[in-house]
Amino acid sequence: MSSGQQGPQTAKPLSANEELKGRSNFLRGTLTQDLADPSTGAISDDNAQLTKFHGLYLQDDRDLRGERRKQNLEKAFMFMLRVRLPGGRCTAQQYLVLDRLADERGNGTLRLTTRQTFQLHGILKGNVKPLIQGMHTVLLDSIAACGDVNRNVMAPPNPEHSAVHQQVYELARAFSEFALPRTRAYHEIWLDEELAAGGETEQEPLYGATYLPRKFKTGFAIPPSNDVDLFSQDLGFIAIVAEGRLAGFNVAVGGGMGMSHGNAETFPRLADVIGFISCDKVLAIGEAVITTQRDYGDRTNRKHARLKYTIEDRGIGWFKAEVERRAGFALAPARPYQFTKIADDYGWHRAADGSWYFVLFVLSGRIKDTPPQRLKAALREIARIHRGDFRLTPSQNISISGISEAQKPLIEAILAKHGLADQNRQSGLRLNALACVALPTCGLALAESERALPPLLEKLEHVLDECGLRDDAISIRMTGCPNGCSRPYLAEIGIVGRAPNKYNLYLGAKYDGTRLNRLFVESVTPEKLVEIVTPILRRYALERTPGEQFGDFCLRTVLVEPRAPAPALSPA
Ligand code: SRM
Ligand code: SF4
Repeated sequence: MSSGQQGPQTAKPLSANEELKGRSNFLRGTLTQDLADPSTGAISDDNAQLTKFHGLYLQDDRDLRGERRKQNLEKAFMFMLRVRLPGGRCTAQQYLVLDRLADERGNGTLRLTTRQTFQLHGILKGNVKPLIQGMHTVLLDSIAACGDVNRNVMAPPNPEHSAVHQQVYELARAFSEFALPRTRAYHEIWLDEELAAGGETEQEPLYGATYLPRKFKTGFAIPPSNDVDLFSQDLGFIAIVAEGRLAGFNVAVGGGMGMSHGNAETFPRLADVIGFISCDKVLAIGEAVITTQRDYGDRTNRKHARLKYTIEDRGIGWFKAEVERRAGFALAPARPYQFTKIADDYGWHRAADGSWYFVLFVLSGRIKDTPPQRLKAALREIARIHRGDFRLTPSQNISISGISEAQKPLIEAILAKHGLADQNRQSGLRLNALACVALPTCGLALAESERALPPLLEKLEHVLDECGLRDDAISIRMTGCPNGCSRPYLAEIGIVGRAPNKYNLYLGAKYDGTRLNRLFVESVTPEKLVEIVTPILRRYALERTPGEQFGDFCLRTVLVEPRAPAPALSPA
């Protein structure tokens, strides 16, 4: 295990978060006192940074801000909780508890995230502890779901698909456990665990007392599916299968999506593949990558602190050599692989073990009842009779897995009864659409996203119908700001919030998630955006070459052709 030493010497002052982490007593801060303070629905700014490591964000209902300001009231504070769910797997019993807790302690909805887990929104301060304790009864936690640590580990959602899927899932779980912080702060604060006898000094062998410079994300993919968006991860493992057996992984490092408008020093970046390792070396490589980033990541500027910038600054050659030095072995040359798809396999499938699984489309991952479609009620009813479990997919959908032959008709009937029989019969665009949460809960949103996606899709679907493209798989991803939570820079149509009702439009990513898109127009309304995309879709229908996908078509045509008169245009 590595030393926990922190960073090379630097002349610049450390960012405020570094000081805070250092003096937080391993993520405790003064949270217990803040929680006991009934005079406010909030907690202090410092503690709000620390709760992230416990999977909690302090938010406020932004729809109510103006009204509350007028009435001289404090903001409508509430928390968001993100569950830790490696590989997106949860039992039916765990699902039922989350469903109930969302009603009793949250805003009554569950949100499936782009990293295969649940979020609960609208939790008042007094409800946080009972919520976490309720989750604990079914062995769910939210440790390290946010914060400057390794986040929820992603993996293909259906382990029964093959023995390789099962093995990869087990490794993802093992990686998640391995990279968990060791502090007992979460257990003490939320689960009332007694302080360790004698109060021995805690150790964070992997992270050290100030954890990582920034968040860190790990994912496992099994080609040909790139469902986890492997190249957007800080650390990615690409399964290499030979003669039906898992031979090991190609290792990819330095992916990331986030950027800031108008700051050219921030940018989305695809991960670099640096070589091949056998399965037994996954944790050792993970440790070497994480500790290299721990020691060399930029702790002076949080906008420059992700692994992608460490690699950009020092070079991939340097990074690989440092990782090999720490791991104590050299990576073998990367092995051939090919990604061809990214979308979920909707509908019914027979798994290798003979059971069935059903992948259900959930628009923007929001589980709620919107009659005539009652998704929340349907999933609850399914969970009550289901003997298998649920899998959350990286595209904000849910798979009901481990269904027996006998139960299959029951589950079909429940879906039909709740108005969901046609849920998977949607346009190819909709089935490939993601949107981040944005307003009203996200404090960073510059524009709507989850709430703006449905009307936008409807407008574009009219165009698709007219062009005969309704069933074509075209990826579209929307966000309310440039942080990139729905990985919009990897969508064939990327829509990124810039200001209220204004978005940047990106085109030309490769459908399989292996090429970033490019900025096409800046700051347009959704209506203008539809006007801009409509002729491109029409042209695509008429001029595409056999098998050509929309992103490739855009790259070959509209992205290279001069345009006049141009809407405010700037190169990526
Ligand atoms: Fe994210 C911050 C939601 C996946 C990049 N993200 C946030 C916060 C917590 C806002 C905040 O810091 O106050 C958002 C909470 C909104 C809300 O009300 O719930 C938020 N991010 C989400 C989720 C829920 C979007 C969704 O609709 O599914 C996803 C939760 C994932 C999970 O389960 O862990 C989510 N966020 C992502 C992804 C995609 C991914 O990880 O695969 C990215 C891009 C990949 C990356 O990290 O580069 C992403 N989120 C960010 C960033 C920019 C980070 C950066 O270093 O560039 C921020 C802002 C920040 O960290 O300062 C952010
Ligand atoms: Fe919030 Fe921006 Fe992430 Fe959307 S992309 S959830 S607006 S931080």
